[in-house]
Amino acid sequence: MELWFDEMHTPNVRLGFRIKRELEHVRSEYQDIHVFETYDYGNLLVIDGTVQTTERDEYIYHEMIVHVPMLTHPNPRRVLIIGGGDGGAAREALKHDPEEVHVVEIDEMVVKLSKKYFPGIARAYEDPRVNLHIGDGIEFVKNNGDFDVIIIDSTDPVGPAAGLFEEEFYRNLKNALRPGGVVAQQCGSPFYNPGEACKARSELQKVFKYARLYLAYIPTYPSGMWSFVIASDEVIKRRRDTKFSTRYYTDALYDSSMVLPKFVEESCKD
Ligand code: AG3
Repeated sequence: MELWFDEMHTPNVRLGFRIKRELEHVRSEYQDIHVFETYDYGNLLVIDGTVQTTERDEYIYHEMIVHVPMLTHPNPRRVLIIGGGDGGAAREALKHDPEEVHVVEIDEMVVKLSKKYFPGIARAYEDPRVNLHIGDGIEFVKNNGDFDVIIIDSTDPVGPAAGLFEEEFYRNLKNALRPGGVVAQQCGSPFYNPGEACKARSELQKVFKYARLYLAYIPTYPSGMWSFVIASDEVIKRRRDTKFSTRYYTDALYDSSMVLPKFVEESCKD
C-alpha cells in the first residue's frame, strides 16, 4: 500500500508527498508535529498539517530569509531569530560571522525533532555563538535588545504565530534593534494569500521608514511562490558582497527578488 502525506493548499487543492514512513507524530504543548521520510524530498517536517521544511529544498527558504536582511546591514554582530527552532536560519546567519545568534523558539519539541531528524539543519546548535531560548518571541523582544538583525521565521499567521504579524509586535521589534537595524519576516504565499504580505508590509511601514516585499521560489510551499518582507530605517540595499557559499541566493538575486509580478503589487491596493 502506498503512503502519502498531503497538505491542503485550499479546500480543493493539495500537494502530496509519497512517504516511506512516518518517523514521528507528537502533539506538543503548542501544535501537532509530524516528521515523515519521503521518497523525493528527504525528511519532511509538518506542523499542524502544513509543510515547514524538507531536507531537499530547505536551503531556498533559509538562505533567502537570512542573507537578504543580513547583507542589508553593514556589519551584523547580534542576530535574533524568532521561531526558526529547526536551526536553519541560525545556520545561515553564522555564515556572516556574527558575535551572537539568539534563537527564540516557543516549542522545544521542534528543536528536539530537528536535532534528531534534520541534522544538516540543526547543526547550527553545535556552534557556541548560537543561544537557544525556549519561550515566546513576543515577550522576548519586550525584554531584550541591541540586535542588528531580527528574523521572524514562524509558521503561518494563524494559531501561535498570529501575534507576530501585528503592529504592536513590530513596535517592540523596533525597540529591540540597534540604530540601523534590519528585520525580515516570512509572510506567506502571495498567490493564495496576498493579504498577508501586503498587511505585513503596511504594518511595518507604520513603524519603519522603509519596508519592501521580496520573493523566492519554494517547491514545497503553497503555490511555490513565497513572500518575505524586509524593513529598516535605512534604505534597503545590499551593503556587502557575499563571501560564502550558497545554493539559491546570489547577489544579483538580492535585487531581482524585490521585483514583484504585477498581480502581487496590485493585490496590495485592495
Ligand atoms: N516556516 C514557514 C513555513 C510556512 C509554510 N506554510 C505552509 N506550508 N502552509 C518555515 C520554518 C523553516 N525554518
